[in-house]
Amino acid sequence: METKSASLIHGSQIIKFNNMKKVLFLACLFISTLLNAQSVKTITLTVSGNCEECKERIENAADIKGVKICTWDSKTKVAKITYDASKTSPELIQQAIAAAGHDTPTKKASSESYKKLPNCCRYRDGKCEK
Ligand SMILES: [Cu+2]
Repeated sequence: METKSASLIHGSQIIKFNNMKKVLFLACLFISTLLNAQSVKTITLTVSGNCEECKERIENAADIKGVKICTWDSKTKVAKITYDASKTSPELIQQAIAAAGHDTPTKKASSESYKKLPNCCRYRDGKCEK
């Protein structure tokens, strides 16, 4: 008789434990969603360039894995970049932009990639004449 009631209690504890697991699972899901939202960041970088063609080149170059939006302003030379910090970093983004021939605050474009720019876009030699 005693053992029967003991096992009944034990049974309800298992049910409680299973519910606990569900609650914990949902809590983890919720927390990871929150953390994910926190990993999305926006930075502004000064990127050298001249014209609308540069704009297209810079924005395309910055479109690497983890980058959500990049907009570059040809007047202010400022790129506004929204990215997922769990997938990429400002360092990687600047590397990609520099590889396309445009200087960023921490990465300078190599002379090889700079030379690939059309004449109009060669910001080191002056402004676009268009
Ligand atoms: Cu240009």
